[in-house]
Amino acid sequence: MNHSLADNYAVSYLLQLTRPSFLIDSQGHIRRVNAAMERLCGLPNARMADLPLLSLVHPYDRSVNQSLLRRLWCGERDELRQELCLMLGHGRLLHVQMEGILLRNPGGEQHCVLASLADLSGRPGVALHERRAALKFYHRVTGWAFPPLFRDRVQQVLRQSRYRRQQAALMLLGFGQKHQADQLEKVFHQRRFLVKLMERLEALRRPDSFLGHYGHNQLGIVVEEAEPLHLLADWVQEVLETSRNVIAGELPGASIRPYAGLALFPGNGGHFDELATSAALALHKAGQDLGAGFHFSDADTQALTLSRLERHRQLQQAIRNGELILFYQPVFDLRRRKIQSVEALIRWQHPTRGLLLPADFLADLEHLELLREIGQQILVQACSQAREWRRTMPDLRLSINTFPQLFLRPDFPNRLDQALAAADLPPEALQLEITEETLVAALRDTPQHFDTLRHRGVRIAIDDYGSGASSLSQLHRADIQTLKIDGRMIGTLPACAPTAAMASAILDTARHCNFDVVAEGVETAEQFHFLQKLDCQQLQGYYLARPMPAEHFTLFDGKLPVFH
Ligand code: G
Ligand code: MN
Repeated sequence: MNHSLADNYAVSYLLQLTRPSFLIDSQGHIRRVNAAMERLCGLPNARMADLPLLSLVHPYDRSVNQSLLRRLWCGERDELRQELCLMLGHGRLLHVQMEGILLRNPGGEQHCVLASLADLSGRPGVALHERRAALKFYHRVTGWAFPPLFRDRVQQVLRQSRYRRQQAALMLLGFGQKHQADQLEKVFHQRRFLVKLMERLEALRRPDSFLGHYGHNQLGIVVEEAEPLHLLADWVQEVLETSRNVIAGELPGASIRPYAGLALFPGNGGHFDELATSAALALHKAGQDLGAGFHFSDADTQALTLSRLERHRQLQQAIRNGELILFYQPVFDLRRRKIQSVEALIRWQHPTRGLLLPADFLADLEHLELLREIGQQILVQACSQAREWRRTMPDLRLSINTFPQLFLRPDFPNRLDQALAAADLPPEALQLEITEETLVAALRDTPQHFDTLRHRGVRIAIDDYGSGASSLSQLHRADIQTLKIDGRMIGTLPACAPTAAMASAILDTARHCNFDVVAEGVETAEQFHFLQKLDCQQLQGYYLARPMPAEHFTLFDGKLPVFH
């Protein structure tokens, strides 16, 4: 039996157990947990696999646990039995009995340890013990770890990050400036303020982070996966913004502001003390600098983050000034020889740089609330424009590029309803364009959207089809009606034989599966005729019509200029 067979055997054994159980490898890392363990810890297997078991064990019980495991592993003992305290996130402690046995493969080599837990929390005396332990390690009001435990958790995270070769980050959150120290003392004794801050920060908490008290007046947050750094920076800003709001709400009049210092592991420090020193220096800088409110100890990251912040600010300004506008590009139906639908495309009419395309100003802003806002505005504005046009072209359909930040939100269908209702546009007039990535993410996270949209009668098109990685079965599951073949593919036609074959195959498949197909980015007469020969029904691109402001669109009168 080879290694993976032994693995299968161990896993199938594990999955039969009803008690919370898991497999541990020779490094002391959890390999796999069963459903009862997932329930106990409130974490899915995917988040626990690879965790060092020790990161769940209370510091009091660690050395015993480690030595028992070692003795089991080297054959000194046949089984392990230990009462210990588990730390299950946010101050939750659980008293358990852990039992373990060593599983060997048929060759006799040690394979892994199978461990099971029995919950002892109902036993008299345990609750008191837990409460005492909790008081020693966790803040009474916030429930966050005190500095010694926080330090310990950070070290665990760093070990973990080194093992996974990930970049981690340590963030220190300070409040106010040095000369306001006495005012600050008071702040951290304001129960209401602390409770509010705790609630709000917990709501923002990333699943890969641990939050604790760091020193007297500071909080520390360690983040397991610092990358991508721009998402980290966005999140830091959210934390600061939230803290500012809590201060404004709970301590009106206090001249205190939150600021943050961040250091990256291992770049800015290879172990806790070094990393904490870097973060403290960055915090100091942030405290003196009245600008952004945060400082990365890493100069490049700081520069990059600030430039993003500046772009974000300019974009907000652009929205206020009404500089974001919609252009419209018709999609032509060859058989019916008329405009079939119109795609709304966002543009930034920049006062000095001219007309900007989305790629120029939306790239790498994925995470921002702003994008959601822009997405929603597009929806509202385009719907009312479509309603206008449908007075003269009653079967005109509107197609809208929908950002994943908007589409993947649970409340997206409601927002859509509002936009449709406000514009008095029937749902069948609307088509949402999503990318293959968004399709895959939505099938995973918000599959109910597809049913809801189908019921409404809103159509879904896959944008840039052929550039992503969705399968036919996923298109089918989501009940997609339209495929828009990626313009970059069309651009190589008709010269590129493999692309021509692919385009033809997509069209064939689409006919069988009842998809509509739109060829995007049709720029030349050759492409136009080639696609016509392939019997592609719908075409869009510069050759037929460029994207244009709404007022030009009416000039077409629903007819295709090349057919005039
Ligand atoms: O990803 P999506 O297909 O929504 O992108 C549409 C973008 O392609 C718009 O910004 C639009 O201006 C641009 N576009 C539309 N037609 C053509 C075309 O024929 N050629 C090129 N290069 N771009 C086009
Ligand atoms: Mn599109």
